[in-house]
Parts: sequence; structure tokens; C-alpha cells
Amino acid sequence: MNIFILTGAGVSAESGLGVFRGEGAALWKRYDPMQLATPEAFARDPALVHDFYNARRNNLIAASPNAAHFALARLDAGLAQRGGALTLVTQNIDDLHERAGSTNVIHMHGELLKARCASCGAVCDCREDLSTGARCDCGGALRPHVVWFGETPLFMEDIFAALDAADLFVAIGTSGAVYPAAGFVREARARGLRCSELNLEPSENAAEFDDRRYGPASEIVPSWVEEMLGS
Ligand code: BV8
Ligand code: ZN
Repeated sequence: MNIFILTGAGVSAESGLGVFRGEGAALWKRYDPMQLATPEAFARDPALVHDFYNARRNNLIAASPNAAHFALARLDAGLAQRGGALTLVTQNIDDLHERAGSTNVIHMHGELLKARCASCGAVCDCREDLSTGARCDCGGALRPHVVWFGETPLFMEDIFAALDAADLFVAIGTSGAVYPAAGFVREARARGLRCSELNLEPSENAAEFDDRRYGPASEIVPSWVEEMLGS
């Protein structure tokens, strides 16, 4: 069985990383992600945008994966043992899936622990604070390697190829508010896939799913994975 999983900020909420909407969104009291996660904000006030991502990067480095991340890593290994495959597409820019042991994680919105050169496009690891003076070897300015609103998400071809090969689509911890990710369930339905939603509360596109489970990811994801591996 090939499973396509899309995760969002809700899967990292219990690791102490902020969510953008709904419960817990107040974490970013000082910053409004909807205002700062844009190229216009970076052009207008790069120091403020660097502060926003530096705070999140330091928060991430101090954070740990939670039971939901570890359960998805178990599913990854369990499916591979059975000749199946898990494609894990995440909207999250954290590395908690990888730290929990997931392989082949597709970061469609980029990665907080990487930086990108605004001139040559080179991507490098970044675990330190970035500032407006941070430069690439080519002399270009470095920015967080994340996809801002209005920018094109990454790996879209790989994502659609994985949807073509999948038997089951599962969205976990996402509000279904941001496109094109929020449209993947419709793409899955058009391919005849069964669609499940696991979230704290119904997402904006809950009606598109065949079955829905609600509760904290650290509780409902491990029990769902045990069911999948037991079946
Ligand atoms: C694009 C990286 C074209 C940065 C992010 C008007 C003008 C301009 C653009 C648009 C427009 N109208 C629509 C658009 C498109 C726009 C968009 O969708 N806007 C929305 C606001 C309407 N999208 C874009 O601009 C995208 N680019 O469209 O380019 C294109 C299109 C197709 C093909 C080619 C080109 C780019 C969007 C990417 C923006 N960057 N992140 C950063 O992180 O700072 S998006 C940001 O939102 C995060 O990645 C976040 O993950 C993502 C989505 O949100 P969720 O992950 O769902 O998180 P959220 O907080 O919303 O929800 C959390 C959920 O968890 C909630 O449901 C909550 O109940 C639940 N939860 C909470 N606690 C728990 C829990 N669940 C379980 N357990 C818990 N404990
Ligand atoms: Zn460069």
C-alpha cells in the first residue's frame, strides 16, 4: 500500500512550535506570520523578518519531536517492510519528522535550518542567526530557505507524481487554509483515493474527507499508525 501524508503545523504544535491559526496561534504574539512570511515584508524590513525566523530557528533547535512524529517514522519503516511506501509531504519548515526518523520528507514550504542566496539561489545549512549582513560566497544576500506567501512551493512535480502512485491520502495537523497544499485532497479524490483527516478540530476542507479523527496529534496519530500497521 502506498500512503501519501500531508502534515501541517498541528503535528509540531505539541513540540512547542507555533501554529498559524486556531488554538496556540498566540505563540507569535510579537509577530504576525501572515504579515511577515512574504517577500514584500523581507524587502521592506529584512531585519524584522530575520528576527522572526531567528526566534523560530532557536525555538526549533531547542524543541524535540513528539509522539506523532515518531509514529509517522514507524509507519514509514513498517510500510517499506511490507513492500509499500510512505510519501511524507510537509508544509512545516521544521526538521522534526527527520529527527524522529522519517526518510524522504518533502518540504514544500522550505526548511528553517537552511538559507538560500537571493542572487545565485545556492542553498546551505543554517543553524545560526541570520542578519542583513549574511552573505553567500558569491556575495549575494542570504534569506531563510522558506517559501513565502506569493512564492511557488517546492517539489510540486514530485508531489503530483506521489499522488498518482498513492492508494490513500491522509492530512494531519493542517487547517486546510493555505493553497496549493489545501487543494491536494481534491486532487486525491479526483484520483479515486480514500481520504482521511487527523486534526485537533475540523479543517476548512473537512467535508472533502471520507473519514475524520479529532484530537491532539500525539494521541490520535500513534493509534492510527498502530491500526494501519496492524491491518
Ligand atoms: C502560491 C513557510 C502560486 C513560511 C508558509 C491572495 C494573494 C496571494 C496569494 C494567495 C491569495 N489567495 C490565495 C493565495 C495563495 C496563498 C494562500 O493559500 N493564501 C492563503 C492564506 C489564502 N498561497 C501561496 O501564496 C503559496 N504559493 O500559491 O504560489 C502557485 C500555486 C500553485 C503552484 C505553483 C504556484 C505559498 C504558500 C506558502 C506560504 N508559506 N510557510 C513560514 O512557515 O513562515 S505557509 C504556513 O501556513 C506554514 O507553512 C503552515 O504550515 C502553513 C499552512 O498552515 P497549516 O500547516 O495548516 O497550519 P495552521 O496553523 O493553519 O493550522 C494548524 C492546524 O493544526 C489547525 O487546524 C489546528 O486545529 C491544528 N492543531 C493545533 N494543535 C494541534 C493540531 N492538530 C493536532 N494536534 C495538535 N496538538
Ligand atoms: Zn550566491
